[in-house]
Amino acid sequence: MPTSIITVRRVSELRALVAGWRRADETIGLVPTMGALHDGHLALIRQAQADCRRCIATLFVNPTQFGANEDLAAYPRDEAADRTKLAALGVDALFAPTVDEMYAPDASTTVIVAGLTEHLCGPFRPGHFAGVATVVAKLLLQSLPDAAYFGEKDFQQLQVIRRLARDLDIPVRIVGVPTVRDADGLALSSRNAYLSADERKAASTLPRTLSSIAERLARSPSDVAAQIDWGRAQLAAAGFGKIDYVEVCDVETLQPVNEVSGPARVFGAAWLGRTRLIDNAPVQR
Ligand code: PAJ
Repeated sequence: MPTSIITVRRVSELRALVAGWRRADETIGLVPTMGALHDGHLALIRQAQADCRRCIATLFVNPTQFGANEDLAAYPRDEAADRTKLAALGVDALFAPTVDEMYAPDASTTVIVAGLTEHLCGPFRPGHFAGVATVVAKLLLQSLPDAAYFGEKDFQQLQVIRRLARDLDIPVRIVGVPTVRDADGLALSSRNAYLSADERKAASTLPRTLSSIAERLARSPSDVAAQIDWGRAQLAAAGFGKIDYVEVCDVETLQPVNEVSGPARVFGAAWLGRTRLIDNAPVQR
């Protein structure tokens, strides 16, 4: 089992590494992360390795996607543990740049994906998707992989990234990977580490509620408003505090629907104490 991994901190080194693999005609998969790796991240890596000869993971806690009152300073960081996990999987390289390497002090270009960011997390996290879109555009252009892998857990993020790659003609295949969950259904997330024991118990109400709504809408597609009310009540009863949203949206436009007539997902974001959880479930029709 490999115990070490090539780590590059500079864009120039990353480009040199990729150029060598390209000369050998090898395909490259990219897995962007903010670290504190769990089995959800590892599923993306396994998919990249199944599809591509080479796999690069990136580790960058991107300051521009955190709001002023969000958890940038407290975000879990353990690069040594992450490197051990990546080495054990046989990942070919870790790109872990500094903030200075990623952003010039007078950086003034931002990627904004309109429309898809109008609902769901967009209004609750102003500037978040611009930060994500900008850093992901940079990571894709720095490495120019064949494919890049993102989790369906952050479905709005996945769609934003698909759209920016298409709109900016970045020649990469964006691959969505199904959500990896704990035994009780809670989606794995680096932020689950913030939950107290009681909060952790209550947390599984979020996925349970969203998938119940999805099942009911598969049977009664016009029942959206009533199901949203029911879902909000379930979350409140389980001890969730502020409920940012429970919404049913078209998967392509991410606009809310009153009735399910095409591919749709149920989305939820709510707070347990100081921790914000998000999840989503497809309506199977
Ligand atoms: P991060 O939260 O570290 O997540 C990295 C990738 O792992 C994302 O594509 C996310 O959707 C995926 N992921 C997280 N939990 C998952 C789970 N339980 N199952 C499957 N996939 C999961 O998302 C980000 O970082 C950042 O916004 C980033 C894209 C790296 C840009 O900074």
